[in-house]
Amino acid sequence: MRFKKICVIGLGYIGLPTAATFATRGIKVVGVDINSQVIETLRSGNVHIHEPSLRDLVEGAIHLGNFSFSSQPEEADVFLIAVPTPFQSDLQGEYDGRKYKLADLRAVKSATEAIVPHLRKGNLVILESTSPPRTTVDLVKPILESSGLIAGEDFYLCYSPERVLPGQILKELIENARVVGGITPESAKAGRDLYATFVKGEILETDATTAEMVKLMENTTRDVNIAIANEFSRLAERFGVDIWEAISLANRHPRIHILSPGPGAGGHCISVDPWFFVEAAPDLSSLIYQARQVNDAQPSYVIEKVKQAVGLLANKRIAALGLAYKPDVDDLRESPAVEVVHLLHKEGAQVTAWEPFKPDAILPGIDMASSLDSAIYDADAILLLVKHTEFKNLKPENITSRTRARIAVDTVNAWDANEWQKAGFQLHRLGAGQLPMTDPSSP
Ligand code: SAJ
Repeated sequence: MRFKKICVIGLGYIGLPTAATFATRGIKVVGVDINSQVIETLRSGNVHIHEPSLRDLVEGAIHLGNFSFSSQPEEADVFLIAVPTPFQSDLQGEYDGRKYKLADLRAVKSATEAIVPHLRKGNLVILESTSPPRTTVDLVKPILESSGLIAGEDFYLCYSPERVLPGQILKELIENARVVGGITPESAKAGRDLYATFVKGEILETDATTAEMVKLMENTTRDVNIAIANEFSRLAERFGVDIWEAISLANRHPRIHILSPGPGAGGHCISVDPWFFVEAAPDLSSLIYQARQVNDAQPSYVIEKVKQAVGLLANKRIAALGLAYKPDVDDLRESPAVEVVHLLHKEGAQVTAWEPFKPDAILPGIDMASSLDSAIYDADAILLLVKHTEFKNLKPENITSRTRARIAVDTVNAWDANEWQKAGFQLHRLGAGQLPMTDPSSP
């Protein structure tokens, strides 16, 4: 199948890099977004998201004359949907006393509806948005067929999940293996042909529902693994063990890879996707549900740690370093660090936050600092929430004279307790229980 023109609907973290990558491979791409500000930003040569090298890629594609932007779809050979699938803010489901979140598929639905007037025989439609199992066959297919065309006969229809890691999107988009699930084998084949224009990793064909499940299983596995790491860190504190040392030793086993504890599992994927399983089959997802509970409780656990370090929180000045959901990205969505500062504020602490990747973020009740120094200088305690490279490289002896604080709390194992102690700080680390050493000289 030959592809001359692609319409990519949704120009976010996935849609924009994907669209720009196609456009640099000689295909005409129309990027569609309902947000007029996004369209204006892109038309003016800027990029609205922070991702290494993305700006250059988009600029290059525009320069080639292959990349244009619009607020609505138009006729094309391929329609690729990459819109968000958040959860509903006002509704919850309940099963056996367990409350669970519900997927909000309105964006997928309206993007699909917007394609209908432009759908022609021989087209290929691909859903990339992470979605509950059976979304392609039960939601997308019937909407597209309202055009009078039959999926699998008149046009091809696929589900193909993205698997890229924010911070490395452009590289992983090309190098990662890509699963393409078709509603018929011919659809999968058409999807393979499309991604083969830039994917260097393996392209694996399957059916659409399997591909949906594959995506959810990947992120759910990561969530469950992070939950066990968080639970281990609580156990370690109880038993006077340093979890970071214990994990590094356990990971010397050839078949064990324990992930890192921290303030929680955030972002738009890991903390959202497992709920799609719970919603679709709550009676079969108790472990998945429990892992979500453990990870969602981590910010409260951090608050207890801070209390242990500084005592009552009321009117304490806390300098919170990092708000992003993970290191070296500017994305604050579902960020556990944001939850931590909200909880601190709720308990009466005066929080000044410094997020070098998003200094202009606005969070109710939180003072945003304009530099590291302005965050820490008048603080009672420094709280590290994200392992950004610049925080990891912070030398405590360089900041002793720049802050009033002599207490620091590290939730991500970035700082060395001895170094901080030498520089005059009392460092509290998440997961570091004090091991009562047996004294060999005692009888
Ligand atoms: N985290 C920990 N401990 C760890 C690893 C991560 O607490 O050992 C936390 C992070 O700090 C963050 C959250 O988990 O808050 C998620 O971060 P992440 O790096 O695990 O994942 P994402 O959300 O940036 O990207 C994931 C990736 N999925 C997997 O690794 C299975 C990526 O490949 C997917 O494309 C992406 O979700 C997505 O879009 O679904």
